[in-house]
Amino acid sequence: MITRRQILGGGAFLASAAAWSKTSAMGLPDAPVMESPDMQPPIFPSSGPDYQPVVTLNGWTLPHRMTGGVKEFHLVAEPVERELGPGMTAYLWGYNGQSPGPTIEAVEGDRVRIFVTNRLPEHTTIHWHGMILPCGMDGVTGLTQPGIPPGKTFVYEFDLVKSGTFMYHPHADEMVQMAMGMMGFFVIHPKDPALHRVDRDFVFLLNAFDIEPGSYVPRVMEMTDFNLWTWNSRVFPGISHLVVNKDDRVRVRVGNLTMTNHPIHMHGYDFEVTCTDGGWVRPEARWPEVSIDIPVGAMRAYEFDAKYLGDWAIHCHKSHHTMNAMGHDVPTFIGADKTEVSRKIRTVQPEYMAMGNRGMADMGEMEMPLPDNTIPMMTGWGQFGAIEMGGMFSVVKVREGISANDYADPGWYEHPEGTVSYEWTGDVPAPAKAAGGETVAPAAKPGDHSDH
Ligand SMILES: [Cu+2]
Repeated sequence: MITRRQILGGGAFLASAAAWSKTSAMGLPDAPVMESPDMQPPIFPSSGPDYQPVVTLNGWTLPHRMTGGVKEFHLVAEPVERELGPGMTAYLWGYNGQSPGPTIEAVEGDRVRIFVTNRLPEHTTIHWHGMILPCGMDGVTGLTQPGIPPGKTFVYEFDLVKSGTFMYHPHADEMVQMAMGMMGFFVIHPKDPALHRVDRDFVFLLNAFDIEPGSYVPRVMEMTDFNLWTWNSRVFPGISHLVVNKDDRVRVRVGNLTMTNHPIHMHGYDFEVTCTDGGWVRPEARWPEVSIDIPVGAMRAYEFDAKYLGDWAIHCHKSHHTMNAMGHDVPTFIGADKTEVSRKIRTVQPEYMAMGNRGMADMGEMEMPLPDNTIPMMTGWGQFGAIEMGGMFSVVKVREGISANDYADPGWYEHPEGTVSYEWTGDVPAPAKAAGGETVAPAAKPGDHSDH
């Protein structure tokens, strides 16, 4: 990890530092930069109450320093290059070298001082979504503060009065700035280390981009027809797996900064919704789910006990959101006989292949030449073949014997013998046909109330 100070030189910010008498003697805290899109290890608390730190899928946690009992952080809003997945990089805006920005973690009762330096070509602010704070710290350009001009640094300082699941994002030219990837997670742990304690705590933000294949910059005017559905600005197969030890208590926190809702579905388990950006759900008010709809501009956290071993899919249940860039105006050919038209097209384009008349699964295995800087619509491999997904898809890997705080990929699940779906090798007679006009199900006999 390299620090911003090493790049820019320590004097770069000092000219404006006099505005904060409390901290000017110390100068600005370092603003570390993350260069990798890989999930970084959690940062354990070095002072104050203990807590189990979160891990950010394909992300990292922002280090802080203590100054007179205040936790100080330094965010730098700036253009970044983000690898969305293997083979595709986007030119986004973010914080400290990545989009999303680093996750901020602190504890209920902390006072935080967050320095925000603007290295964008236009003004920005940061709004602390869901948090209870003085109005002038709420970060709405024009309403609660002037925008932070390019090259300037502003300070946000407030007490963290409640624990929970929050996020940060600009409230300045926000259609553009959020479409460019500016957002981050903000987790406040309870003051009581025993309260809501889990063994593993994963966080990610749902975001979306519209980037034409072969180009790098999102189309910021797009409102609904996005072509890259991302978790923390990553698409499958580039999204971190959620690695879990058997019997861990696990929390997954998800925030949605796209223009539509996302029903996040996890296989193999039922779980309970335990927290929203409004606060913790009382135990008697929780209900079981296997899919949780994350509304626009909202956060949801759910918890489960990792009782069942396996490689469990976790994905958005809108099937178009588990695809990468594709044309939405492609006609449907399922059931069409393209033999004759293929023959004619091959007289002018000998390499032409008919596609889509048997469904589109072939595309998951085909490795066709693509434009530069794009990623196939569906791709990624598992131990049994092509997974045929993209976008908002990952895997929860529950294993025995994973050490606490080890998030390294354990490989594919070794299924116990006799527990994998298998091929029937006996006869497959033609289905019996019902006689014309009769229903297939046997008609109920008089006196039969199906109560046995
Ligand atoms: Cu979705």
